[in-house]
Amino acid sequence: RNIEMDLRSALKRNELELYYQPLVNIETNESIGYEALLRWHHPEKGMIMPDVFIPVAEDTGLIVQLGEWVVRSALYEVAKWPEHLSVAVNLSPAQMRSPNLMPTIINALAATGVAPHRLELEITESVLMNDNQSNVELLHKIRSLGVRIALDDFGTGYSSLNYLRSFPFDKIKIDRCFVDEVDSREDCRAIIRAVTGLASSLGMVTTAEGVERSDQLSQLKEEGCVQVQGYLFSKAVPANNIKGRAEPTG
Ligand code: G
Ligand code: G
Ligand code: MN
Ligand code: NA
Repeated sequence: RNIEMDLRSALKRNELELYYQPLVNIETNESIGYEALLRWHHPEKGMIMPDVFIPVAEDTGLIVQLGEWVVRSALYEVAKWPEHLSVAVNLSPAQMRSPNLMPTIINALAATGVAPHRLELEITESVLMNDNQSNVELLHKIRSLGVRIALDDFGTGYSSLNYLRSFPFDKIKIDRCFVDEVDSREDCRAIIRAVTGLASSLGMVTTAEGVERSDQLSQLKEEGCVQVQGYLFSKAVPANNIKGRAEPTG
């Protein structure tokens, strides 16, 4: 059996699980929400990470079904959290092409009663690269529901500034390649400073990804970054580790 066949049955067999990594307010050090990150508990191979199976899911079209499961599961999960916490979900380009995306979001919001602003969708520039116009329209439709949209891995694609003009994101997630050396290299610091300034002029929040050291944190604070995420706070953990989580009563 190969990974594609195994992935087809993984959904049915309940082998997928969402882990959650906190997004932290840089001023208060408090979690404001969590990013949902897929894990696959393979019956023979143990835990498989998304870098391994997401590309397979994208190539085979399984990503659509898988992505719908992620949206629904994340919303059922956030319904158990305190109201002030939100959940971020990663979207693949292939999901954006599926006519089921809007209905999935609308139905899952209705079924869970979660306020739309508590859902944030993370997309990468590649989503805007192909088929630009229809994806921009789709993003506007999703946003008109009250759902927030974040631009993920910012700075790693092509002509990023053009994407900021073509769609009003709520948030820019600064890729960890700039964060890695923010405490040792002036050029990384200058880039972070420029991006946070740009984002705030455009009314967007910035999240720095991959923060591992407190020296990075103090530099990011100095450069006006709004939120942080990374191993300094926590890696992604199973849902039952989330503070204040409760099974709904009644
Ligand atoms: O969880 P990390 O630890 O290994 O994730 C690796 C990559 O997989 C990241 O780029 C992340 O965006 C992506 N990823 C994780 N979960 C999902 C998901 O539910 N859907 C999509 N499309 N990508 C995901
Ligand atoms: O592409 P996206 O940003 O969605 O992927 C998030 C990825 O970053 C996941 O693989 C997650 O496990 C990883 N990650 C999160 N925090 C850190 C960190 O502090 N350091 C490193 N190296 N990776 C991180
Ligand atoms: Mn992400
Ligand atoms: Na990212």
